[in-house]
Amino acid sequence: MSLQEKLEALKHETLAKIEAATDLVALNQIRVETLGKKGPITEVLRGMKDLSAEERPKVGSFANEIRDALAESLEARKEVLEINAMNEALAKERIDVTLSGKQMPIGTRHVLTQIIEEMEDIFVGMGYQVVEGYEVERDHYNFQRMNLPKDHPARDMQDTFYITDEILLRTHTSPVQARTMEKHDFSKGPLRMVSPGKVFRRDTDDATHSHQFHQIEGLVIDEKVTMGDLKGTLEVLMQQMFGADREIRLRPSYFPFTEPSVEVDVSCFKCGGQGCNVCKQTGWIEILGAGMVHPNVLEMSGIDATKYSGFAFGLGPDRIAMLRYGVNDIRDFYHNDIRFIHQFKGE
Ligand code: 2NL
Repeated sequence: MSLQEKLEALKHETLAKIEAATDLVALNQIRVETLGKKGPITEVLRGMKDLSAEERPKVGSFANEIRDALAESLEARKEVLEINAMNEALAKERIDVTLSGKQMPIGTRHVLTQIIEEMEDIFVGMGYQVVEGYEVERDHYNFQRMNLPKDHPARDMQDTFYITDEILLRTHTSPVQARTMEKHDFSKGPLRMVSPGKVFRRDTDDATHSHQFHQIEGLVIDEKVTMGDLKGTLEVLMQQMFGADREIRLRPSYFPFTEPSVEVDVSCFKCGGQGCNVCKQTGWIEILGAGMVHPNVLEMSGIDATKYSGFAFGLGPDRIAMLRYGVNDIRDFYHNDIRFIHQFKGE
């Protein structure tokens, strides 16, 4: 067989292989085997130097022709296989966008968070700032600065959990207010704040007592703040929380940090004052404690009690939620039972 015949045979054989190749790897294999450095075409071209001057151009151009024809055929087949591979992948990876999706469960804010945020909104609307602080506090801020020195008998009503003799779990959010009072610059205007948050008492848990519960306290200090301001503010709060025709009444009480001190009742939101199971037939619901900030408390926070006066109040979101939604066990708020929590999903 002449060299030309051999090349011709190689061409036909290779073209047949290219047609038969079913994937890109096999095709590349053919390319390396025939056109590569160690392939037969390269070998022929390399052997040219041994040919006669007459034969050399003929064999050379023939070999080049075959090389180009094979390269072209390889390229054409490659394109076909690439398109096939793409179509196969598209068919295999097809997704049905009309299939129904997975249901993602949606949670809800805790009912106490909802009550707290509702009250925050009411007070922000009246120009108050919302301030949060430490749940682990110093005896100094929790008690002493609230006019409760170390041997004061009223401390017995607020026994708590002690970390050390001086560090404890706060029994009210008042320490947040003490810390804000001592920093406040009255040349920039009055202080109006509410402080919501978790508080603690050393208590035996039952349906109406929990060792942890919540409080939201309010504080306003300015020149000439009066008991009338206190009453008007709390009336607005109760009307926003329990309905536009709510009335409030004040009864004398005692807190170490206010003087005078009052208990505040709101007319029953269920019966309107006629007497029902919610108000225990009295027409009134005891809802919060309040008073005029004790001058000692002002002075201990560096405020001149002869120039400034203020009112303060405290109420319990737990109690408000229990009243409004008929929850009869305070511990339900803290068990984290999803069946309970989801009852306050709202719309
Ligand atoms: C309640 C009602 C109350 C205050 C909290 C307060 C805060 C400062 C100064 C004076 Cl910084 N008072 N808070 C006042 C009256 C009542 O909470 O039933 N507490 C046991």
